Amino acid sequence: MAFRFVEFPSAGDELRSEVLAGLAASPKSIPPKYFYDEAGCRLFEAICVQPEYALTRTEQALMASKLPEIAAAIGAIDGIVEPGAGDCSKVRALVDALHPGHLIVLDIATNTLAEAAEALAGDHPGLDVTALAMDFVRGLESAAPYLPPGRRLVFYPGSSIGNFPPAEARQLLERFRRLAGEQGQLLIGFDLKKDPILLHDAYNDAAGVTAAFNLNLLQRLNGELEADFDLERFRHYAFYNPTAGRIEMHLISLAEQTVSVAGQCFNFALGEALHTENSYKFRCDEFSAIAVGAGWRVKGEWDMAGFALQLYA
Ligand code: AVI
Repeated sequence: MAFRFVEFPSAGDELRSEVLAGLAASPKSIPPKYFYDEAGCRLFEAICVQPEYALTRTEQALMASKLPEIAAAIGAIDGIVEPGAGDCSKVRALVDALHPGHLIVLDIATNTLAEAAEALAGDHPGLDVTALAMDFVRGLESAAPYLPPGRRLVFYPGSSIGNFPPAEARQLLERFRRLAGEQGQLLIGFDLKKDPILLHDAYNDAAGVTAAFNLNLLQRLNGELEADFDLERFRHYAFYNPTAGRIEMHLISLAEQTVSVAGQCFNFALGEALHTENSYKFRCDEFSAIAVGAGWRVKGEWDMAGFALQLYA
C-alpha cells in the first residue's frame, strides 16, 4: 500500500488569535472550522445519522443511485483531491467507480484524517494515498507539490461550501479551479432551499446532538485555550433566515457573565449571541451562478429530495 501523511504547522496559534479576535468583535463570532476537534468530529458523525438531518443520507442515496451516470460524465481521471475529507467515507464510492491512481485528502482534523486515510489506503492496494493535515482554507496552495499531474477531480461534497458566505464561497471555488488545473473538474454537493421547517428541524434535532456539537466548541476552548465557559450558561440556538438563505447557529448567553479565554476577559450580556455557524442553502441556478463566476463551466447536475450534486469543468 502507498500511504503518506504530512502534517502542516499546527493550527494552534491560529485558534488562539482567531478566537480572541472573534470574541472581541461585535457581534461575537467564532469560525465554524473550530467545531472539529475529536469530540466535534464524533458529534458531527452523530448529527449525520439523526432522523431530522437528511442532508448526508440524501447525498449518499443520490451518489449511490447516480454513480454510474456521474462516473461516465467525469470520464477517465488520474487523481481525486478532497479538501475537508474528514473520515474519508464519502470518497470511497468515487474511488471504486473511477479507479484513479492517486487520492489526496486534506483536513484540519489531524487524527480523524490520518486514521481514515490509512485505512482507505489499506483497502485499495493500487491507490497512492496522500493525507495532508492542514487548514485548507488557509493553506490550500501548499498542497500543490503533492498533486498528481494530469486530470484531477476536486471532490467537495456534504454542502461544506454552504458554511462560507457567498463571496468567500466564490473565492474558494476560484482556488479549487487553480488546484484542479487545466484539465480539472469539480464534483460538488450542496443543500437546496426547501421548507424552512424542515431546515429548522435539521439543526434542532430532538436528541440534542446538534446542540451538543455547538456547545462542544466552548468545551474545546476550555481545554485548549484555558477558558472557563460554563456550558450550563449558554443555549444552542439555530434558525433559518430566509432573507439571507441560511441557517444561523448561535450560542446565547443565559446570564450576564464574564468569561476568561487565554488570559483575556470577555463580557457577555444576558441574551447576547455568539455566532458559531452559517449554513447557506441554494437553488441550483443560484449556486451555478457563483461557480460560473469562479471560472467553472457546468457539465452535469443531479438532485434528489432537496440536495444537489453538480459537476464542473
Ligand atoms: C459541515 N456542514 C455542511 C454542516 C452543515 O449542515 O452546515 C455542519 C453542521 N452544523 C450543524 N449541523 C451540521
